Amino acid sequence: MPGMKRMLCLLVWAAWCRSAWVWAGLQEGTDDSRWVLWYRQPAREWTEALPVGNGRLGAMVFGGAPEERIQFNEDTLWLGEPRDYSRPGAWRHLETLRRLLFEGRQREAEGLAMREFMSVPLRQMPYQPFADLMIRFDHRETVEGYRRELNLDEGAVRVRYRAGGTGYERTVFSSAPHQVLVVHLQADRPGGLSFRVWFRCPHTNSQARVQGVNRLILQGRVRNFDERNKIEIRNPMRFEAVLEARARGGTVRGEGDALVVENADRVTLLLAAATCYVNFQEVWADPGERCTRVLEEVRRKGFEDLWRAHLRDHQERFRRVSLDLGHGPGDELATDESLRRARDHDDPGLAALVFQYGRYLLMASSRPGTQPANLQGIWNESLRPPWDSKYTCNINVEMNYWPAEVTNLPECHEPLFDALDELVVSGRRTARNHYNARGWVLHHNFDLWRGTAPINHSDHGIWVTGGAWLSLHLWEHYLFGQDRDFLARRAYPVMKEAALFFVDYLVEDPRTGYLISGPSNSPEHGGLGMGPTMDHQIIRSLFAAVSEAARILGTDEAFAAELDRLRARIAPNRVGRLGQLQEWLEDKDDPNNKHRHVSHLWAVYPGCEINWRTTNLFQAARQSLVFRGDEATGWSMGWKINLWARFLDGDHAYKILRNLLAPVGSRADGGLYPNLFDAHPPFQIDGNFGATAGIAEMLLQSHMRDEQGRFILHLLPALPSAWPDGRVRGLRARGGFEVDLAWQGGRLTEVTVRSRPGRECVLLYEGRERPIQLRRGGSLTLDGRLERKGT
Ligand code: FUC
Repeated sequence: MPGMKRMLCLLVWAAWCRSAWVWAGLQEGTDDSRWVLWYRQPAREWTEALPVGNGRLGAMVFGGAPEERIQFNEDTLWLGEPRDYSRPGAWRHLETLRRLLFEGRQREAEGLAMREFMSVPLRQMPYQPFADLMIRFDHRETVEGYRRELNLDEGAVRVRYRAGGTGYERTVFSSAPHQVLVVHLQADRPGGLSFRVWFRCPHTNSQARVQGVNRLILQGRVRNFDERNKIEIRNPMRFEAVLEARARGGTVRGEGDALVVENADRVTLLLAAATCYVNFQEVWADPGERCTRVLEEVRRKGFEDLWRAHLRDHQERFRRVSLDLGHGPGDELATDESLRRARDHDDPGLAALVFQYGRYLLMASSRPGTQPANLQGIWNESLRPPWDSKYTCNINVEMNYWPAEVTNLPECHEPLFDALDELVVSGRRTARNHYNARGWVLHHNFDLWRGTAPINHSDHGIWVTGGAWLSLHLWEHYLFGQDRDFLARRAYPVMKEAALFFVDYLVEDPRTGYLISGPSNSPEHGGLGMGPTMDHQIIRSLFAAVSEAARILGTDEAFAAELDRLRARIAPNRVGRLGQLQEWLEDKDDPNNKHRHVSHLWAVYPGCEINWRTTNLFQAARQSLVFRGDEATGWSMGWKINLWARFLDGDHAYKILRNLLAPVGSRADGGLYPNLFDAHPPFQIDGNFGATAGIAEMLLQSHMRDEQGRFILHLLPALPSAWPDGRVRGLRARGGFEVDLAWQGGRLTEVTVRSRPGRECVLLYEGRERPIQLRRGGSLTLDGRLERKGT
């Protein structure tokens, strides 16, 4: 009897534990504690430091002892001020440019465009660092047992070590619910914590001072001169940061421009930071008041309250997807050690970590209400960062958002949509002034001030399909989420006006009679020209999406019909003399050219006009990718992983991924830094996002539809032999589906599909198709032969 009772208790206990795990958002078999980057030493270089962020406020934690450096950013701190970059009257030269290009006089056309057709000023503005938070501890002894980690599942950096017999622990996170950076410090001996904290700011026009007993204030303005454009900035951005120290035990006092803490048990440092930026046309906010308001809101909240709120918010998003690709030999090694080892060995654990890291970085650099993730997300320590750390849209900013939908972070896409609303306003002016056209246009870059005119040089700056491509992100968001209201209110108006621009802009090619794009270029390749293939693919896709959207919404019938007519007249994809897909109208591709851009393969990924049904073009596109080769810079590898996945070649996709999963410069031009930031080089975040999206694309694809318009969910379409066993939970598919997959010995063993809106789809695995119908909120589990397992 007592045995029975014990057994019963055990059963009840086991059931309770199970429900507690489920309640905590965990599912059986997942192990979220694996998502940790860790090191045995502090960071020396910026690319060894570990990033935290809430979408707006980001920091790089070096984890030093006795001196800590926390370099931080706020996503609206840029050089410059509101301005219209478009050039009135530029459109008067459009016809001449086209004529020169049709006559093959490219250099003359580029020269004329440099004089008459470019942005005013020629360059856009750089993203700026904010400051460093410096902490100097009074440990005189050497540090032992040091460990520094970034826990992706908790969204926090932690540093632990012992010095002089005392154990120290530091936790740093950027809270989205409370909009503060939190640095929590503790010692395992009462009164064991003494340190000095101060701001170090790279902006010359800035001052720090102590306020009251426990606050430090940093105020400043960015420089009033842009040395590259040689222009004065009349109203340079104002910024302010406020640091508050809350100590338990011990004392806090001001000394010069620092706070000094002595003999405390534990201390919480709260950092608020803001600028005067309101939107791309207004900069009148009071940054000091913004900081005070944030600190006022957390006045009654202790560290535990802030931590719990942060964790809840973070894990609700992060845990939507889990991935197990099997454990690698590197699992017991520190992250920098496993990265070095990965140069010569497969490490599925590292691949899964990099996948989750991309999701983490997106959550940390792009949240509703913030700026979109720029070339470095939100992390930048330099006043003159590479490519100004702005938004390049002939591949880079789009790639940043490739993981958003499929890896179940659709709300992280929103900042891009907010930026689009502003780009429409600015892009209308550029459409009018440069092309005398209706609608809106964006060239190959934008910045905080939403410049849309062509920048830098006419040989690559005049590229007209940035806005069209970004508008398709709205359409993808709709396809994945099936939110009709979003389509009607947010997506369609932007997409429609983007399409309207091309109705006015497309021109008839005198040689072929087709409608073509130009002046434009195949991104950064071959100079200014008429009719780059990529433009035509993007414009066709945009026209198709707008016309489908109009039909779904029951609106603009005549406009949709016009787009259909025009779409049929746009120059088609062509197969060239080498069996390649032509990058231009002319058959001039060089098979030895290894250029990093693979623009004409846009229609394979992220587009889908060329796919496994369009056999000849599919084969030609594949041949073009073979010519471009497997080695490349960061984002280029990110793109190629996705392309090989769409070519249904998992081993080739994996080969590229392995080139990326290696220390910088060891195997290809790109690679990863010790903190797993992807290298272009230097660091550029798009490669991280491209890798995450690529891994998802290897496991699940949903860009195809059957004759009835049902989405085809292609399961494990490009599973590499290096990942024979694994499972993934929570990927999203177009049509409003969520998918879990498990496989063993390289074969699918189980698939679960859930549908929020309640829809039909077709499952496809190894040539076998299985239509399924789900009720609203329903789910279905099938085995590897796509036979039903239960509901
Ligand atoms: C594009 C690329 C470059 C770089 C820059 C930010 O211009 O061609 O390689 O990534 O963006």
